[in-house]
Amino acid sequence: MELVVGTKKWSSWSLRPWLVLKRSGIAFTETVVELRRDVATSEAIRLHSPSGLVPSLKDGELTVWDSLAICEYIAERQPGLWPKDPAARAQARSAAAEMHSGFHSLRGECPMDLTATPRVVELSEATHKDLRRIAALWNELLRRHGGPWLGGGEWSIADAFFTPVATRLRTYGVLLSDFGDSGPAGAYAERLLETPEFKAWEAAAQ
Ligand SMILES: N[C@@H](CCC(=O)N[C@@H](CS)C(=O)NCC(=O)O)C(=O)O
Repeated sequence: MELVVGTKKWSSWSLRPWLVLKRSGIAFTETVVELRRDVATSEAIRLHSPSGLVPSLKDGELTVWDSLAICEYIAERQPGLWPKDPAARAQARSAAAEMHSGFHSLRGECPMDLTATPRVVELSEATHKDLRRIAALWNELLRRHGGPWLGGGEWSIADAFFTPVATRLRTYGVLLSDFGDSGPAGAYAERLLETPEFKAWEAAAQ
């Protein structure tokens, strides 16, 4: 398998399936396309992805060109990437889907940049709303399924989906305690940044 990803310091969408593939133990090669190089970037991505976006997974003749679809494809090959318990699995899937389709303001205002010097920035009310929702969502799932991950005892695709959020909180000096967290969500964000897989991605992004 070949996973095509964007520049590691910026490509939050690429980070998710990369973490999941690493966890799966499935062997894969990696191709990095440099983002933000205008026409050169578009042309390079088009060689690998019909949507013109990365990540893209190539498995023989097959191309899978969306981060969530790639994670699902890997999960079909390798059990254990979603929680075993059906209720936890349904909620982990809801959380990943909510990230996949939402939090636009946070994503726009606080882009992932793993090489940026951490700094506190002023954020809009729309981003505050996203952050309140993230704090509530993480608290609820950690409480209900017992942590330390969103679906309970095992790291899952839902945790991969929120790892870029944890980097944004760090880069932009966001404390979830300012957004309704009594502690568990902030601790969870720190945990996401301590996994060996994320640390390996981060080291390669420097
Ligand atoms: N929904 C897509 C979004 C992918 C996406 O927006 N990728 C960005 C990079 S993180 C991209 O390829 N941008 C094209 C460009 O920068 O030219 C997914 O989940 O895979």
